[in-house]
Amino acid sequence: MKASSQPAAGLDVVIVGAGFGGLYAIHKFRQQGLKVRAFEAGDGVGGTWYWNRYPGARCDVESMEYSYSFSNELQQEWKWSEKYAQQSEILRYANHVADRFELRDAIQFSTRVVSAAFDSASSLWTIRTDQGDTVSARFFVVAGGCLSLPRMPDFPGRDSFQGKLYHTGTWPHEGVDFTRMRVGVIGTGSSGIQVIPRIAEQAKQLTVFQRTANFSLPAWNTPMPAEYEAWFKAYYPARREKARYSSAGIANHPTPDKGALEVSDELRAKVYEAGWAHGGPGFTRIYKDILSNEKANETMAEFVRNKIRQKVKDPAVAAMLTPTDHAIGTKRICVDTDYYETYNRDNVKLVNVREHPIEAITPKGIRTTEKEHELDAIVFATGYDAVTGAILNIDIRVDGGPSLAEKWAHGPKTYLGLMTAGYPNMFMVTGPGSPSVLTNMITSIEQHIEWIADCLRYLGQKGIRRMEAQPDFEEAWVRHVNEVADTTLFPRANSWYTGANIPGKPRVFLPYVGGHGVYRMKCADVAFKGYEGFTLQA
Ligand code: NA7
Repeated sequence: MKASSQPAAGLDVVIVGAGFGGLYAIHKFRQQGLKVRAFEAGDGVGGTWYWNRYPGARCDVESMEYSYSFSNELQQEWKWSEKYAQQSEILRYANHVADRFELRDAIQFSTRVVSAAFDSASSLWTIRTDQGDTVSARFFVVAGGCLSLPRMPDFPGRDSFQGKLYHTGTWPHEGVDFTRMRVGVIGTGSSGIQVIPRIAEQAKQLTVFQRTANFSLPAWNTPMPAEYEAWFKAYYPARREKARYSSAGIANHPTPDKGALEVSDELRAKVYEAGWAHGGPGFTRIYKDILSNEKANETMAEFVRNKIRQKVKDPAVAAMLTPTDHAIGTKRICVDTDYYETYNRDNVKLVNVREHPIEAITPKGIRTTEKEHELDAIVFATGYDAVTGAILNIDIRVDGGPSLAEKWAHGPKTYLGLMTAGYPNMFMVTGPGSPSVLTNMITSIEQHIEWIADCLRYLGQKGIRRMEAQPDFEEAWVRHVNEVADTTLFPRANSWYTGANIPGKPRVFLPYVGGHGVYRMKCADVAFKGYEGFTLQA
């Protein structure tokens, strides 16, 4: 489905991606009279929610919050059917937005941007695609997503497997029927934790290959309670404003004024029980020091470990599922429906691949250092080259100079996560060094697109052709991002937040942990000061 009806000439902005970032960028920039074209690798809109069609795929931010706020009519009229929406409903919503705001004619589908080259003489970006397109535009906006480049570990013999191989991030559109199959799942991050209970319901035998036990919290998902929806909608503008100045871009998250160690053990236990009964990712924000103080963190970690021990009947399996190597919340916290309970089923087996690593994929299954597991299908829930993957997948250069991948060889450098020095007129949506994956992505996407849109208007009004981040401001921002991360427990964990999941990826804490509200104010301040830290040339 190729839908581009725009002439290639005279474009103001080329956008990478038609997920939630790309869709809003098209809408917002067009409202300002800019000519835009977006390239999207999928044959439909929705980004993450287009690709992640595995059974159980669901957002772990509540539907009432994980949705656009830019149109009050949209947020009032759209009805979410569940507290936490499943993938198909979120994809329906993305399609509704594309139709409602007539965005499709700006999108060329089934097309991947492969290179982008800036020419200083003309101040134009030339963008090339895998379909042979070459287009030029004044601005280049990368909204390719933070978790969109799937990672498939290169186990020896992978191609020799005679059964079916799947990755959760590139799930077949027609679905998969695992009935009567022996299925292996590699990976127990958010995707594994969501897909495992659903496959267990269908498969003859499910074997889970776990390297690291993760903390997961109950979602307690329900059909959307009518009164809750009505209440939320009555106060939508105020709730959205609260989200915009909150730490995670989520109005419903607690805003604690106490640390976990400032209260008695009895009170803390009661508070944890109440938080557990509420469920969801806000749990790790019940006390203000959970993510910064090891001892405080340990009180919550132990509470959750005890819940796992209570849920899982076999003590040996419970022990394997109990995380001990990282502080709770420092690897992306998971939210589940019946994850731990699934291990009480007779058809589910857990294999510890830290103790007995996977040696190879064989024609018949997976061979660990202990034994060969015979399988009919293998599901890789092994994650993504996060935050920088989709950006560096494009060969980006200025005047034939070094690629952005070369500049970032020792880790990404950005000013505010929005631009990178030496690469003028190129903006990143939720780029490294911005709060992005630590927040409600849609809150962060809206803030970035609105900041970029205001900036483009300013450049137009002032007759500025070239905008570029200044290296010293970039250095200071990178330093600040690291300093703030180092006040927390986050960098200690081997997580995709630090690039630790990709062999050879530089270890850098990728998102800005200072909080969405604080970050939003910094960005607004920079703009108010005439885009302080950016060089603007007429
Ligand atoms: P994650 O969170 O990166 O999880 C990937 C899982 O795969 C994790 O358990 C990994 O173990 C495991 N893994 C990766 N490589 C291997 C190898 N070689 N052997 C064994 N196990 C391996 O990805 P998800 O897709 O679950 O979630 C990504 C985000 O999407 C999620 O946080 C939400 O924001 C949405 P490890 O922990 O590295 O030991």
